[in-house]
Amino acid sequence: MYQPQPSDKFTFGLWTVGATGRDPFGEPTRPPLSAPYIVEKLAQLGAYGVNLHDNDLVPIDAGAGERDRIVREFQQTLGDHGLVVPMATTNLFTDPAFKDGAFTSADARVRAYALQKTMRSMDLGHELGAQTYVFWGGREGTEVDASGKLLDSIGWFRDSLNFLAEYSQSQGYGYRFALEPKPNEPRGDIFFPTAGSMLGFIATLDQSELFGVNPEFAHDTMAGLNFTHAVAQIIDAGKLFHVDLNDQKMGRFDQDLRFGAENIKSAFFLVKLLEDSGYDGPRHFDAHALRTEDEVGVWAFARGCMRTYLILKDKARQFDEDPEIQAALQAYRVEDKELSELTRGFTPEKARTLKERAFDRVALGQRGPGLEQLDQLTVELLLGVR
Ligand code: XYL
Repeated sequence: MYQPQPSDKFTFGLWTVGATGRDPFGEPTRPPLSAPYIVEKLAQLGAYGVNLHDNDLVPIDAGAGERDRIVREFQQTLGDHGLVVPMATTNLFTDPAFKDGAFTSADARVRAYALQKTMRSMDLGHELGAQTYVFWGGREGTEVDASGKLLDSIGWFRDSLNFLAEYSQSQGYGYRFALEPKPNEPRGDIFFPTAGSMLGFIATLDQSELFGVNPEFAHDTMAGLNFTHAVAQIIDAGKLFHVDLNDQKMGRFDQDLRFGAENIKSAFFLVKLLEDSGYDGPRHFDAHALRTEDEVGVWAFARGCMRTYLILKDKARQFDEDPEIQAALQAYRVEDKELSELTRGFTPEKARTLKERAFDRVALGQRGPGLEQLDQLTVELLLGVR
């Protein structure tokens, strides 16, 4: 039971299980794993696919011949193990050229180089079969607002995305683009820090229908926000193009913990939301094993992410089938056909009727909705005693 299958659509980034444990204060604690080896191991564990940044696979200074050889070998390994690459993205944050931004650099040469690098990376993603292209603007931000570039940066970012959407179409790539918000780290303040700001920005793009959001559990949680609420808003807007699953303590540095490691209740409501919504894209784990771990710990981490998702999916089913929980849910909602009719779809007549209607305000305030009981039942379900 809880054995992942490719049909569960679990994916990992090459950079996630491949993380070597380096942090701002310490050297790597594990040797790097090659891309083909990662594919082989993930296939054994029951994953569906791998995602990558251009330089997770092809070194930034590789010549054309070397690039083609690496890509060919990688395609061969994917085929041998039946794994797909549903998503690709660009590394626009590691190289010092991007230290003050990529698409939002104040240096027009850096902005042009960022466009060039992204087009080449889109070529690579297409060769590997990717259909979703992610933009995480890790360096798109500031520490020094005296730079005076805030409004310009928004415009530069928009111009770049409009350009790249046209590039995708002119090449027949058919990408859907997923923009990933993050409040900070590595920049002091990253532009478009939340799902809501990303949604607002997307509406200003030339071909906004091609753009959606790639929300990440840790990013909202770092900022003290409720990730499940953010995902619900993205789903409501029809913009959930991809999702990054991991975990995180609130208010900390970006921990990228194993999915479900920390906030099990939030993880449960997220899984329930994703499953109930009919989201059928990849469940991507953008997390990494703790720095303390060796390779055995890396695969325990990967197995754990998928297993916890499947356990929570099963808990969501139990939640739906639990008579006491369902009764509590039913008692929570008060429906009134006449009033619902009156409050939906404005007419002057409805407005007049509603204004004249008498409400027992005191009784409304006295009603106990039973949320304590509902929440306790949920906790007991999660603790495995129901
Ligand atoms: C780091 C980000 C990245 C993106 C891809 O916080 O989550 O890993 O997902 O560039």
